[in-house]
Order: sequence, then C-alpha cells, then structure tokens
Amino acid sequence: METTPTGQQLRDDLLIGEQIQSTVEDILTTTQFIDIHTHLFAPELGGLGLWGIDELLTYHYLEAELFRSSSIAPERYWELSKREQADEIWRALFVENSPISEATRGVIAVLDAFDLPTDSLDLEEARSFFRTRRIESHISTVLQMAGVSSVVMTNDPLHPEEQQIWMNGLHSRSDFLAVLRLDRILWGWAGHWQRLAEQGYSVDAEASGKSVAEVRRFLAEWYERMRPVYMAVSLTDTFQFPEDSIQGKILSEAVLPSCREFDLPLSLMIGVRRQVNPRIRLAGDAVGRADLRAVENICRDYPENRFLASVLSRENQHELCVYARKFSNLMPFGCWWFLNNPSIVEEITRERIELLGTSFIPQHSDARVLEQVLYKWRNTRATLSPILANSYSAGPGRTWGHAPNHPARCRSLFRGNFERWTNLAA
Ligand code: FIX
Ligand code: ZN
Repeated sequence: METTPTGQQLRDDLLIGEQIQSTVEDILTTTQFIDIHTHLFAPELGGLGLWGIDELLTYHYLEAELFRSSSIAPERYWELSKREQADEIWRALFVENSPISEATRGVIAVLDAFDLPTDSLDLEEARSFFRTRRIESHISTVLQMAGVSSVVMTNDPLHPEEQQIWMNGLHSRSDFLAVLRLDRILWGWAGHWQRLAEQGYSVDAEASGKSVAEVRRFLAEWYERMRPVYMAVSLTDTFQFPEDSIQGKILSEAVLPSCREFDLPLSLMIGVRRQVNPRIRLAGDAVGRADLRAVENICRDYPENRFLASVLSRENQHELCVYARKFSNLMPFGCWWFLNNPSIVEEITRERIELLGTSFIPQHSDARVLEQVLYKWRNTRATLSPILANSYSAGPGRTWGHAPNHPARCRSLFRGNFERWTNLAA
C-alpha cells in the first residue's frame, strides 16, 4: 500500500513508487527502439544477411564457447559444412552441457519465441521451421517481435561483394539504415589502398600526394551512393589521436572534414585487440583497455564534429562518461560485445544515468544474425526497466515525485538521442 510521503503534500497527479515502475515498463514495452549498430543486412543485399538456426548456432560468440566444451580442433571445425558446424555446437553446448551462457541462452530464447523445442537432440524441427520463412516477411515479423523500428547496418565500400551490389544501384528497405564503415581505409590502408586505386582514385601506399583529396572524393561518392547515417571505425586499444601515421592523417585530413561536409557523426568503437587467437577466426578477437585521451583530443580539437563512442573495456566506461560530461559533441553508446551481459550492462547503465542523465544511448545489439535482436533487446528491456524506474523513483520518505510525462522522456535514450545526433528526426 503506497503511503504518501510525509512533509509537503504531493500533487495528486505526481507519479510515485510503483506507479513509476509500471509507467517505465509500459514505455519500454511500447517504444520502438532504433538499433544503432548491427551487422544485419537489408534483403536487397542478398546473401550478406544471415538468419535461421544454423547461422544462430555458428555465431562467433558460440564458436568461442564450443572450443572450450568440445575436443574438436578449430582446424577440423573449419573443414565442416555450416550444417555440420551447427550440429557440433548444438551437441556440445546445448545437449551435453547446460546452455546458461548469455549467447546460448539467446538461442534458447529465439527457439522459444517461435514455439520451437529447446531440448531436442537434433535441429531438424528448427531447420524445417526456418525453411518455411520468406526473408522479407520474416524480417518484418522479427523486428516487430523485438520492438525495433529500424536497424543500422555496417556497410563496407571495399568489401568485394557488397561494393558490387551498391555500385549496381541499391535501394534498401527503409527500416535498414546504412553506415559507411572505414576500417579498411583507416587502419587497413596498407592492405587496401590498391582497391581504391583500382576504383580510379589516385592514392598510394604512403597516402601521399593527392591521396587525401582522393579519399575525400571516395567518401563523397560513397556518401551519395549509400546515404549513410554516420561513418564508423573500429579501433584497437592502442588507438592514439592525433598520431603521425597514415591512419592519423586520413582521419584528421579526410574523414573528419568529410563528416562535417555531410553533417554526419563519426562512430569510434575503441578497445578491440584483434586476432589474439587467429585459429578461431572471428572469435579470436579480445579486449584491451584504451588510452581515452585520444577521445579527449579528438573531441576537443574538432568541436564541429559529432562523435558516437563505444569502448570495449569495462575499465574504460567510467572515463567515457566523464569525457561525455566535458564534451557535448560526444555521445556514448552501447554495451559492446563482451560487455553485453546483464551484470555489466546494469553497472554501465547506472553509472551513465548517474553522470549523464538521459544524454546517452544505452544499447545497440551488434546482431550478426537477424533473430538475435529478439533476445538482445528483450534482455535490454528487462535489465534497464528497474534501473530507469529506480532513477525516476522518489524513494521511500522523500517528498517529491515526477510529473506523469517525465518517465516518457526516457524514450530519448532509445530513439530521440540518435535521431537528433544523426538528423534523422529532421
Ligand atoms: O567492429 C565491430 O563492429 C565489432 O562489433 C565486430 O567486429 C565483432 O565481431 C562483433 O560482432 C561484436 O559483437
Ligand atoms: Zn559490430
């Protein structure tokens, strides 16, 4: 039974206590989220888009767990077909062991969401279900079930297959938004400058001469082709800025001016340690604590640029919050990759709310397989609901509450902040 706090008599219309919890839950349930970073692809990008049970099971998060729970050598695993790999993972992680890790629980949640058995010894029923699905309508069903209005892709203009599809003239469905991913021209220059040269850009291995101007031309042409909502790059834990390097030069002289020219944010995803175990391929990346003075320098020295930033190390999260208090052109986002586990999401989100209020973007899914959005966003809503309710709650004995419309402002966390940052709302 709610007792009105002592002291000042609260206005009748103020929300307090359990009213706030139910209001926040309703808001999270009814708000269609924008998933601001994924590796999903619109169906117009053909086979690049991954979906269905075999892709869900061969997710690199699960491949990492397979090699801990099976005697199969990675080299032998990579020789298997996709179907055989999925069977191996199902047997090792779901039949012979308990699926209680975040990634295995995710697969169980997807099977459950489609009323498929979660304790079968094989995958035949799941496979025959997914064979009945048509991708265009399946995408709409999955996004609707996940409460996601649109997903932001990761589009690589130098990926041979993707490049060709875009150059043939692609018009992707409106609930898939494009991003210009720059890894290959920033930290991958040595291995990819020739790809630019092949496309007719006068660039060289040292990024000298006309190279910077030609990278600007490349970015302008791909901006017109993709109409991205932001540009993005994943950076290692050793990222430094400014830096006397090809990456430092292209970033400061080509990418940042281009972002200003097209009024786009730049997304910096910092802290990966690439391929610490190459034998397990995509699963072989790890995490390292970065020196976020690079973020301090780039935000301070480029006040006209807007930045999205996600850091992979748990130890960097608090610093990122403090930098966001110093620089209004910095928008922290997501609990990335190894951080996207409820125990850590709770810690990160609470410190962000305490330091930044609602001026950040709590989560992205990083989904690589379509149906992953179902559990990644269900988990986000479940983890964030009590945290937000507690943040709005007046708490026992306090003599203040919130106007009914206040909790609705937390919608900005999942839509408004990103729409404003990317001019999507314009
Ligand atoms: O750089 C990135 O976009 C990372 O998210 C990926 O490289 C990573 O493999 C991933 O999917 C993490 O969730
Ligand atoms: Zn990603």
